[in-house]
This record gives sequence, structure tokens and C-alpha cells, in this order.
Amino acid sequence: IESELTLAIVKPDGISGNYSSSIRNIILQSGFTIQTQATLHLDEHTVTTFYAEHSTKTFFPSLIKYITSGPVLIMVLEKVNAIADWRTLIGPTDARKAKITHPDSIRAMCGEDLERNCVHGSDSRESAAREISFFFPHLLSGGTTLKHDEL
Ligand code: YYY
Ligand code: MG
Repeated sequence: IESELTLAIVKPDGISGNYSSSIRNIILQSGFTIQTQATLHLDEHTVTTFYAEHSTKTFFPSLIKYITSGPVLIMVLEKVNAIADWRTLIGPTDARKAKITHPDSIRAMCGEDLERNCVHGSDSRESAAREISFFFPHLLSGGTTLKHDEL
């Protein structure tokens, strides 16, 4: 059984509410390893590209404003079944509903509502590969290994 990588983000309300270390503890206690991480204040262009699949939705402008409102903590998590297990740990998209239906989830702990839901998780293998290489372009392509030119 091979381990898998997924992308996790602690969104601005998670950072400003001081939830980073609690979330980190949950991640480590749940058997993930943190492969790499970065704290960034994302700009509008970056978030628009990252969330391109939602660009036509009515909530998009508000989502962009929220995600660019302060720094975020971006982490690459590794574990067997990391993608599905991280989605389970964070809980449903709507943090208000999560507090009722999934009270032990991370979004129930630190999210507020459907938009301000504290954390992100890749939703599939394809999204995980795209999102990880978006923020950490060298990670999936074999680190520092050089690709030799053909002679
Ligand atoms: O993957 P997940 O984050 O759980 O939800 P998505 O449906 O991919 O939406 C991305 C992001 O957009 C969500 O975390 C909050 C926000 N959002 C919103 O503000 N309003 C909605 N009706 C749906 C999503
Ligand atoms: Mg999603």
C-alpha cells in the first residue's frame, strides 16, 4: 500500500484565531507527516487560479476576498489514504452544519459558516496533484533530480 500526498490549507480565520498549532497536532496525531509547509499571504491572481473551478459561481468574489484577507498556512500531508482521510478530518464544507453533524471535525472546531470554514483539503487524486504542484512545483517532479537532455 503506497502512501499518498494531499494539500491542506489553514485559511485566514484559522490563522487569526490561533488554530494552527491545534490543527497541526490533530494532523500529527492522525498519523500524517507534514512533508513541507509555507505561510503565505495569497494575492488575488494566485487565489483566482487556485480556485479556477469555482470562477463562475456567485460566491467566487466573496471567496477570493476572504482567502486574500490574511496569511494562510499551506501544508503537504503524507499518509496512506491521505486525500480521503484529510477530507474526513476537516468535515463538511459548511462549518455551521459541521458543528451539528460532525462535531469532532476541524471545520466544526474553528470554522464559522459555508464560506469561512477554516481549512482546505484536496478532493481527489487529480486535485491533489494539481494543487501540490501549484504551490510546490518541485515536490512531485522528483525534487532536485535533473532531467537530462537527450543527446
Ligand atoms: O472542497 P470544499 O472546500 O469543501 O468546498 P468547495 O465546494 O470546493 O468550495 C470551495 C470553497 O468555496 C469552500 O471551502 C468555501 C467556498 N464556498 C462558498 O463560499 N459558498 C458556497 N456555496 C460553496 C463554497
Ligand atoms: Mg473543493
